[in-house]
Amino acid sequence: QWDPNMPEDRNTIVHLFEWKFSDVADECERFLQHKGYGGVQLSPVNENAIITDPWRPWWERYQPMSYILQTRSGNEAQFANMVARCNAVGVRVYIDIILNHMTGRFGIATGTAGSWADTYARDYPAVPYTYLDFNSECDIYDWNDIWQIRQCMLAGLNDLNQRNEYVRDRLVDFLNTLVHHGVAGFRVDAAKHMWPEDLRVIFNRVNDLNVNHGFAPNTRPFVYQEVISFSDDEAVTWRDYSSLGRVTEFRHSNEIGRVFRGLDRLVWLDSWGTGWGFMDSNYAFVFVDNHDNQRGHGAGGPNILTYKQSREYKMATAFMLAHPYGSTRIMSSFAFDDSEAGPPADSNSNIISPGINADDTCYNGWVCEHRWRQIYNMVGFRNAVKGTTIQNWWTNGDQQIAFCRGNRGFVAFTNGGSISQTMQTCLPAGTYCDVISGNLINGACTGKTVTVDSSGYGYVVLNQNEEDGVLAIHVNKQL
Ligand code: AAO
Repeated sequence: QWDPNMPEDRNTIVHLFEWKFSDVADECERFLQHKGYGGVQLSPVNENAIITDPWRPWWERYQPMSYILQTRSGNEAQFANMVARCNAVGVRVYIDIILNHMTGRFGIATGTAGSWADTYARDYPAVPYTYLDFNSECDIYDWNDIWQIRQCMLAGLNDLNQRNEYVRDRLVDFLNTLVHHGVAGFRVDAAKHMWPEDLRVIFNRVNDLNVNHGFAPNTRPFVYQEVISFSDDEAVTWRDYSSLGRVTEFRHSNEIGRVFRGLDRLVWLDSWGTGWGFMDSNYAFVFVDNHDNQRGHGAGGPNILTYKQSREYKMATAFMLAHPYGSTRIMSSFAFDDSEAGPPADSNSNIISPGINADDTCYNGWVCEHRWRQIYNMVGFRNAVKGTTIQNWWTNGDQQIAFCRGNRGFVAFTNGGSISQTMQTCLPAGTYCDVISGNLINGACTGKTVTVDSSGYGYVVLNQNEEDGVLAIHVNKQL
């Protein structure tokens, strides 16, 4: 299923990386619904191994011990309550599912639900799995060898055999438990490392979404698969998985970072999408950064923009959300210097809740990019222009562009020099609030405004020394 199953007036998933369920539920009610977000992605919700060296790293959640719903984010009752509360306000829930493997290999492991495993013997009694349920004990050396990629151990993690009917049943049971609780879909971790034909069998056996949570009868779970591939010449590409659901487009993450770091010119963005070698928009799942590449894991590289380059990051995010390409996700991080460090936690290693400042931003170590005005307002922009195409593309031939989305939205970018001129905005006559520099509050705009005449022309000012090199106006934010 390629459609995220969101309410019609919503778009974009926000990854609330490592948030507790109770905080996610609060966030759906107090913030996400009001800003037009369509969904949240959670960190893996099933029991993981407790890693103590390094101390409680974020990546311990990618080492499953069992399918018991108990992690540092909360237990099954808290999970069920959170999904129900988010669904009730039209915010859908997507779970990061790890079907490929169990833990790494380091002797006896203890899990977040108290389970025990012998990781060398590949014995996980809490499922239960034994060595009979796994593939070979080989490492991946040759990334051009499909067999190694799919049959050996990614990063030394015990590699489940999804061809085994017993394993399939355990995975389907797990996914059906999540569906029963009301989730809308799945982010499929390490999909590249599983055979598409096995994933097809597993996904086909998962139940339709739960009608008691507001889904139409016969609705299938949204599937977006993590497949890192930079060239169609690689051994595994998006084409192997696009018949099952959407696929992560890591080239989008890499290129949008390169462009807004100033290493390429905005003028070339007129062919953004397949013109840049990306997969078809209907299959693409896109983001500026993810929980891996923001800290140099996965397809990390110097091009990736994160919250640490806030101006460029906001500009890249604004372009992603203004452009119709793909299904979009916003990263919401905790602050880090150490790339292994886990989420903000107290002295008992319990995750602490984000604090919320008066200006909507977060404290207690949480970055909350999704609460930055420039970002949540562009989610609103994307809702306002839904179903329209790009029109009236303008450029100065170098680092400045502007375009309309139908007659519902207009956006301008500069990555060099100031813009100060009359432009076709395609909008009905009126005065509009620039949602980048401000908010429309009680009929007044706290930022810049653009007055559009009856022919759609407006005078656009965007100086190069402004906080952000973007201006965005749309029909839902008119004075
Ligand atoms: C931890 C320890 C390990 C230890 C292991 C077992 O760090 O030292 O061996 O436990 O005890 C996360 C962490 C891992 C962690 C793991 C389990 O990132 O460090 O291991 O949890 O706790 C590949 C996969 C992709 C995967 C990515 C990390 O294809 O699926 O590696 N991402 C997901 C999750 C991730 C998680 C897991 C999977 C495991 O998002 O958070 O791991 O559940 C190439 C390949 C890619 C490959 C990358 C990295 O990419 O194409 O397929 O991703 O390399 O190995 C250029 C190239 C590009 C290339 C890239 C490499 O950009 O164009 O193709 O360079 O940087």
